[in-house]
Amino acid sequence: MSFSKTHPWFLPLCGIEKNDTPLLAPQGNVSIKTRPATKKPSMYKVLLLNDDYTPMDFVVQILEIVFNKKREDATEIMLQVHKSGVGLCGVYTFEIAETKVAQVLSAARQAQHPLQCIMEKE
Ligand code: TYC
Repeated sequence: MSFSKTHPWFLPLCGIEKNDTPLLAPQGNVSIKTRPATKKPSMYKVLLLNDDYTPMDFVVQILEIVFNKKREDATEIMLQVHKSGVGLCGVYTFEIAETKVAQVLSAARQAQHPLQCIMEKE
């Protein structure tokens, strides 16, 4: 019987998942899987939506401050949203995307603008 069967906590403790494929052949009578669980995180697009009321300047500032865009890039994204209805601000892991959406909505509500910002799994 393999060590991982007699000690079912062993593989999870090493960060190894059941379905990981072994990169090394078992040596001797020890059979453990050696590939660490390094799954890539899902990524999320953060999108700004157009409306008729939020001032262009405010959207540019949001893009500069929340999404670290340079003025020229921020202006380009804002105009893209204004013309097409939606624009990509960036792609982030779940918690960072969630935080940026919350920051945009919080700033917009504080300034009493109806600006909408959403996240979408890639
Ligand atoms: N359409 C807005 C205006 O004409 C500008 C705007 C751009 C609003 C981008 C929202 O996400 C937005 N004032």
